This record gives sequence, C-alpha cells and structure tokens, in this order.
Amino acid sequence: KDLFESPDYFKVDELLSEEQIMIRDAVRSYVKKEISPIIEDYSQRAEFPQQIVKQLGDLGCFGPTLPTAYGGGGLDYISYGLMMQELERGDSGVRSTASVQGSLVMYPIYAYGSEEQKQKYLPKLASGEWLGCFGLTEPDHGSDPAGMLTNFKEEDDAVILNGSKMWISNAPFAQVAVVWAKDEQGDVYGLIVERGMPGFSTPTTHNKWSLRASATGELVFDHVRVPKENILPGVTGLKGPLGCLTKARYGIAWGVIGAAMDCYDTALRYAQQRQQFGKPIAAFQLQQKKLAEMITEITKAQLLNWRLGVLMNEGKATPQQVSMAKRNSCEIATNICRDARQILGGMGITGEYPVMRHMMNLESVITYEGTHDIHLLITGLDITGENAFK
Ligand code: TGC
Ligand code: FAD
Repeated sequence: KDLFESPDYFKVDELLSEEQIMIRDAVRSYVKKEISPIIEDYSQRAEFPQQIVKQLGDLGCFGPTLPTAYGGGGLDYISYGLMMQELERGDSGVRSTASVQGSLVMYPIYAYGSEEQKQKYLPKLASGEWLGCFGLTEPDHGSDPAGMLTNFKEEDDAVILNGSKMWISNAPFAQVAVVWAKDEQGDVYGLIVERGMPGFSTPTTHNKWSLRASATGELVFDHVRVPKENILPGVTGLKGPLGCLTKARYGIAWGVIGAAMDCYDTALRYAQQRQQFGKPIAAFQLQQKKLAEMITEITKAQLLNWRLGVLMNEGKATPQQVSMAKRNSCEIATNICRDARQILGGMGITGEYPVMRHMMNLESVITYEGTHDIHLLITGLDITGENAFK
C-alpha cells in the first residue's frame, strides 16, 4: 500500500493549484496512515470506525467549502473533490461519512438555517464533536421522495413528528439528524432532530454486503416533540433536500474515482508481478486491454470532474451536469473494480487486497444519492424536455 501512486496520465496535476495539491496530499497521507491499515478489518467485522469522526473533523473534511466563520474550510470545490477522492481511495464508507456530514447535514443548516441554528450546530459538526445524518429516503419512497409520508403537526411552540426513514448513513451514531417531512398542508420542510428527544430511535441496519465499515440505520419518529426553532426556516419543498444532494453527488463524482484509482493501481502492480505461462500476466493482451481501458476511463473522469469543479467554483454548474458526472464516475468505477478483481484471479476475492471491498461498496454508491437509472433520466429530461420519470 505504501507504493500507491495516483495515476495522472494526462498531467491533470498541472491543472491544480499548489494549495489544492497540498490539500489532496494531506488527505492522502492521512488515508495511508490511519485508514488503509485498519479498514479491511472494520469492514470484515461490519463495524464503523468511530475514531474517524474526530480525525476527519481535525483534517477539515467536514464542510470544506463552507465559510470558516462557522467552522468550514473556506475552500474551493476542486479541493473538496480531491478530498473526497482520497477518502474514497481508502473506503467509500469513510467518504460517505464525510459527504453526509458536510453536504447533507452542515450544508442545509448553513444554506437554510437560522443564525442561531448555524451557531449552535455548525462548529460542533465541523470539528467532529457531533456526527450528523440526513433522512430523506423512506421504506416506500426512495427514488420518488415527493411521496414521503413522514409528517408533523403543530402543537403550541413545537411540532409533533411521526414517520420513519430508511437506509440512513451514520444514523446509529449520529447526535443530530436533518429530517425532511411534510407539514399539514403537505409542504416539505427540514427539521433538526436531536438524539435523546423522546420517541426518536435509530435501529441499525444489519447484514449489508456493501459499505460494511459505514453504519446504516433507520430513523423512527413516534410522536417526537421537536421545538419549532428546530425547523429550517429558509426552504420549503423538495428543492431543499435536492439542493443538498447536488453538493453530495458532486463529491461522489470525485470520490469513486479514488476507489477506481486504488483498484487500477493494485491490478497494475499485481499484473506486473504475477507470472503465469512463464510471463507476467501484464504481458497478455487480454489483461492489457483491461488495464488500458481502466486508465482511459479514469483519465476521462478526472477531466470531467475537474471541469465540473471549475463550473462549481464559478457558480455555473447545473444539477444535471452533476448528475451526469455522478453517474459516469459510478459506472466506470464499478466496471474498473470488477475488472481489477478479475486480474487478481482468486486473490481478488480476499481481503489481502482492497479490490473486492471497493467493488462491493460501489454497489451502494451507484444506488444512493439517486440510482444509476434516475441520473440517466435526469439527463434524458434535460436534453429532450420529456419527463420519463412519471
Ligand atoms: P422535481 O419536480 O423535479 O423537483 C422538485 C423541486 O426541486 C428542484 N430540484 C433541484 N434542486 C436542486 N438540486 C437538484 N438536484 C434538484 N432537482 C430538482 C426542482 O427545480 C423543483 O424546484 P421547484 O422550485 O420547482 O419546486 O421533483 P420530482 O418529484 O419530479 O423528482 C425528481 C427526481 C426523481 C429527479 C428526484 O426526486 C431525485 O433526484 N430522486 C432520487 C432520490 C435521491 O437521490 N435520494 C437520495 C437520498 S439521500 C442519500 O442517498 C444519501 S447517501 C449518503 C452517503 O452515504 O453518501
Ligand atoms: P427504488 O426507488 O425502489 O428503486 C428500485 C429500482 O427501480 C432502481 O433500479 C431504480 O433505478 C428503479 N426506478 C425507480 N424509479 C424509476 C423510474 N421512474 N424509472 C425507471 N426506473 C426507476 N437515503 C437517505 O435519505 N439518507 C442516507 O444517508 C442514505 N444512505 C444510504 C446508504 C446506503 C448504504 C444505501 C444502500 C442507501 C442509502 N440511502 C440513503 C437511500 C438511497 O438514496 C436509496 O436507496 C435510493 O435513492 C434508491 O431508493 P430505493 O432503494 O427505494 O429504490
């Protein structure tokens, strides 16, 4: 693992500033030192390495693009993307923890919250003192969140929240949940629900074959009394949660390329060392085809991500462009990990190498934050004007 070299076939590093490279390298060395040596064991045991929450906070991985006044990093979007790339080179679950905390919990509080909410929650979330989670998906409403049933009714100076959310990353350990629910008129609002509020529980989801080092759970609300001051005042409607998803999907577009790079790097080294029929397997055309296509796809995705980062920095990126990048990156990363696993032969299914773990993780990543199909339909609608969702 010490030998990891990020492939940079088209000298993409020359498009990066010194600060961006410094940030990328800082996260890379953290992953090399603190994540890569332990993550396989945590994943095999299906255990969330809780110590990473404080570590990621100290490293500035939570809310890197948010202003420093609230504990954010004040960084640009390419720096954020590179951070996610390096975290996911370690494990998709580690990147997931950072995506949820930064883009799905801190961002909505920053963008839609009151000044009091920002002061109360953001610094503690940025430092990793508190962990947050984001509740949008429900048992019967995944791709179509508009159908959500979780709801609240006013009662004096509070609202009474009922319903449930499913598949929620970080839920079992989170102190704070940003939950999307409907009021009595059916309008969607964001509520900040805190652990310990009576009637609020977070049962763990067991038996996952994917993202095993990330804790997933449900959010159950049984007449939870939430103070009105915990409602995010700045947004109504589905554009609230979907606006957060745009930020997180952007991070995934970069993140999964980190997993793909790790698999490519592992497969290349293995192919150069492993001998069959008296030659390194890297000398066979069939294996070269896989490796050559891997580096081609990684390079194309690096360039797409970089350009998207520039557009994000200029405030010009559209959610549809983010969807395209998320979908493309997930597809090529999933294919690269599968090919890498084959190059490793039988060794590819063991925990001696990171490849099978990445491959399994990516089955979640290609599904969450909008499935592969949903992102294709978002592109389809954008280019044709025809809505094929409904
Ligand atoms: P639609 O009518 O299209 O949109 C409703 C309103 O939202 C606006 N909007 C967006 N705004 C910002 N960013 C986006 N990406 C947006 N997409 C839509 C839209 O303009 C509209 O605004 P307004 O002002 O007109 O009200 O909504 P729809 O009900 O037709 O649904 C469209 C669809 C299917 C694309 C959308 O609902 C969708 O993306 N579905 C996928 C659901 C999803 O991604 N769930 C993710 C759950 S969270 C998660 O997976 C976290 S994993 C975390 C981890 O571990 O990393
Ligand atoms: P469904 O919506 O039931 O989709 C099933 C299949 O039908 C998919 O292939 C889909 O593409 C297809 N489909 C659906 N609609 C259409 C259509 N109109 N046209 C064509 N095909 C369609 N959610 C959160 O809110 N917060 C989290 O932190 C979170 N973390 C997650 C962590 C993990 C490990 C996983 C697996 C999921 C997580 N999710 C989270 C939920 C995730 O966002 C949903 O699983 C995802 O949005 C898909 O919803 P679904 O599973 O209900 O699938």
